[in-house]
Amino acid sequence: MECRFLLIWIIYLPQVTSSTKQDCLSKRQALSSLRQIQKLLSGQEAAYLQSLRTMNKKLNLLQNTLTRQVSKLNETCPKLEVPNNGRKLGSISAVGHEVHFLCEKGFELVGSETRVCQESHSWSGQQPFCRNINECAKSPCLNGGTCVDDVNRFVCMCARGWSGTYCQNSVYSYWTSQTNSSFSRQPHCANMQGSTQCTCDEGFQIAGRDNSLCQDFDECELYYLGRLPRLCAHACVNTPGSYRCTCPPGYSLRGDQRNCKDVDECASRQHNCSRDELCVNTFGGFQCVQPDCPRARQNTSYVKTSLLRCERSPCPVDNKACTQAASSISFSYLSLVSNLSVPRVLFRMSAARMHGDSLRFGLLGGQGRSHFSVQRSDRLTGELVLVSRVLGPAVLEAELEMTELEKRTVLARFISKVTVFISQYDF
Ligand SMILES: [Ca+2]
Ligand SMILES: [Ca+2]
Repeated sequence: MECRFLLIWIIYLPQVTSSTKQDCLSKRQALSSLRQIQKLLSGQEAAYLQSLRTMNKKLNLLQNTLTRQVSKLNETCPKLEVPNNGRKLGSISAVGHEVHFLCEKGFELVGSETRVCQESHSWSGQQPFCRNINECAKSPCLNGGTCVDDVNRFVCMCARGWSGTYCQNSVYSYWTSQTNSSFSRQPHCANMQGSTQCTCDEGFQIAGRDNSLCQDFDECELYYLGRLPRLCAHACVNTPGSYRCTCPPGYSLRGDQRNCKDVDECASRQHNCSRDELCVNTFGGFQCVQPDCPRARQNTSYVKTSLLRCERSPCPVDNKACTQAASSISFSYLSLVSNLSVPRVLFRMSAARMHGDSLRFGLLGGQGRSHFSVQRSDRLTGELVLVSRVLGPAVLEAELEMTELEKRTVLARFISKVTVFISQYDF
């Protein structure tokens, strides 16, 4: 507004000067007025330029700030998720920064513990997750107890007659030590230099309200709670002044009085198998087996040539179904303890000599087939391998097949049926 007013004034000024020729201002006065106006205009012009410069400066500043922010945005990695039941440490997603992950108690981290925002604007490693730790994996329950996994803990469901966190206490021995008076004795006291000193027999410790009694030391409880090397391979029974180890049925105590040894019922004729049956000794017991040959069908029949072997009867001429059926089926029985380490070769199947140009070994089926695999140990031998730990008691079966081939045509097939008896205990 101010500028426009000044311009109008300048345009009308000559008219004013010319119309007041006689009595108006002298030339000097006019010149002085013009100088004043010129000075005013210069001042206005300077102020105007100054404000333009300031505005330009502010615009530059704003532009720089925005540019910096945009370029920063391009130098970050995508936001990372916090794993369930876990935490993420570090929130900066700029290039070069690290983020760490950890899990809550009872969970284990699977994936990368640390991830770095890389130049490529992507994170190093894999997005981790928290997996519940299986506290039962180490089989903490003793004496036939069943382990139930829970978050950050396990619970043992004890077999009858056992109690405690690990089913380590024989209910019977605990009960006797608490109620049977034979578990306490009188101390041996002597008066020495004015004070009474009492001692207990070996296996007892001083107890009672006024230390007037010797109470049996429960070795079983003490060792189990400390989780020291097993005092007994199976069960511990506390006795007055001592303890003894016991074994489950089917086992006898070894000479070291702590380990258990299987009773061979077959060798010691303690079995009740009939004459037609074969006695198979197992850890903790025995089995009576009588394998059967497959039933005759489609002109294919088998004859039992021994207790553990069936041979195919001669085939009718040009009967393909018969000639392609297994030439022989043999039966094998193995006994293992529970929870054996793997891999473990259990059985070998060999050809006496090579017929045809190649031999092939494979697994046909059987109960618990997933626990096995087959590998070749030499040109004529295939091996049945136990590939996963098995907790007993269990019975597994595998059918191992050996095929003789000539130019990819089957010449003959042989089958070995292997039955594995796995005991309840790891001894
Ligand atoms: Ca004792
Ligand atoms: Ca046995």
